[in-house]
Amino acid sequence: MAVLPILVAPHPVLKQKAKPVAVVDARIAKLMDDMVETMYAAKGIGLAAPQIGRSERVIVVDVHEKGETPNPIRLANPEIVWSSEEKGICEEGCLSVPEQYAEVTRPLAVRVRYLDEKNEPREIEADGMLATCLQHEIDHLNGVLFVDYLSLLKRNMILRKVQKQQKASA
Ligand code: K1U
Ligand code: ZN
Repeated sequence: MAVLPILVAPHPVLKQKAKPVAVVDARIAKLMDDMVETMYAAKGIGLAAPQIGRSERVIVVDVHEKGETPNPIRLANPEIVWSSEEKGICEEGCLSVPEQYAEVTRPLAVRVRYLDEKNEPREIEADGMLATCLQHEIDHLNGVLFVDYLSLLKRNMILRKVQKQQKASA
């Protein structure tokens, strides 16, 4: 397994629509493993393949609490097949928009259809942080960042701060 560098906004790959995976073979299973390792190394609760420069429809999530056993979920071609009408506000962050946080309104619960690491079709129903994280990661596959839900003023403020940080650390 490998820890891979994470792209930072405004990298163009983060704005592309990622391509579906034809089959979850050894190449995709290895990508999923590398993404889990990269997510843990970055102390994230999710990661989408475009964030490591791979424009493919693959995400990983793990929302386990401190002291609980890790529980990574690997998903290829994830698709939201149901979302609750009830919405909630959650503070979101993003490893591609480092150290910036903002409140985003999303459906409170979702059902997601996907292929697992063995190419088996599965569905997961989620609420709470897992539902938020799944929606955030699926957005990445469509070139959408959490800042795209904010006003133009807030979005530009955050993106300018990120660019300033990046320049200062280069
Ligand atoms: O996609 C990513 O960049 C990962 C992102 C996932 C995420 C966090 C919060 C809400 C929705 C999706 C992160 O893991 S950011 C870092 C983080 O661990 C975190 C930040 C804010 C709240 C909870 C966790
Ligand atoms: Zn993100």
